[in-house]
Amino acid sequence: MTVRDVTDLYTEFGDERLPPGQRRTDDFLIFSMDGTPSVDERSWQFEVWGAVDDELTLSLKEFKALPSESQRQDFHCVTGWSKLDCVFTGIPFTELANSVGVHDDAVHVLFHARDGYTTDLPLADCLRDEVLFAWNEDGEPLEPAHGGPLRVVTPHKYAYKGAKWITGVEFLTEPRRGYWEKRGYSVTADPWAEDRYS
Ligand SMILES: Nc1nc2c(c(=O)[nH]1)N[C@H]1C(S)=C(S)[C@@H](COP(=O)(O)O)O[C@H]1N2
Ligand SMILES: [Mo]
Repeated sequence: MTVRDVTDLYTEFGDERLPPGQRRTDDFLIFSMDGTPSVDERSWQFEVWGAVDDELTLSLKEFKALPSESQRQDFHCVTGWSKLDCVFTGIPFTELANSVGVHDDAVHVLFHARDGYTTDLPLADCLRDEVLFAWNEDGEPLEPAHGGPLRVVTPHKYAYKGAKWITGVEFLTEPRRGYWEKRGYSVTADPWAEDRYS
């Protein structure tokens, strides 16, 4: 397995790999608003809609057939823990964006998940190779508690931007707030700026 190391992306945002106010954990902790929903992989569907040329509905099998890659990334939770050197395999957001043809007036993205969770990000923050729709961690299928069968990872942002059990991506022409963003957490969520709350 070829793994692309993107753990140096912090140099764009700050001086230290570990963002300010974060402490390292060796365990991959679990942080969910409402437990782990049950997901049936056979009936699982992934949808893309909104400001795109081609709205899309894919099965897990069809989704995994898109060009994928493995990356070594860091993971920063807004509550203060960071897990370094996670290896995730998945489809880059950019790959998906190209295949649906995002409209010129799209400025924002809302991610939808099976447990009712949502999270939003400016489109420009999503259009990075490091934003992955991931189904594998360390070469193993992503555990249900960590978002299996499919989750988003956003190593340049606090991890609440990475929806677990992702079911859909909505491209928006105006910002709309996600679950934590409605409750005062930052829309842009840059860990090196300690951009935790808005
Ligand atoms: N669907 C969904 N995605 C979610 C969450 C959630 O509650 N539901 N929690 C978020 C938060 S706050 C964090 S820190 C990470 C935690 O991922 P982990 O449980 O795999 O560590 O998932 C994010 N994605
Ligand atoms: Mo979090």
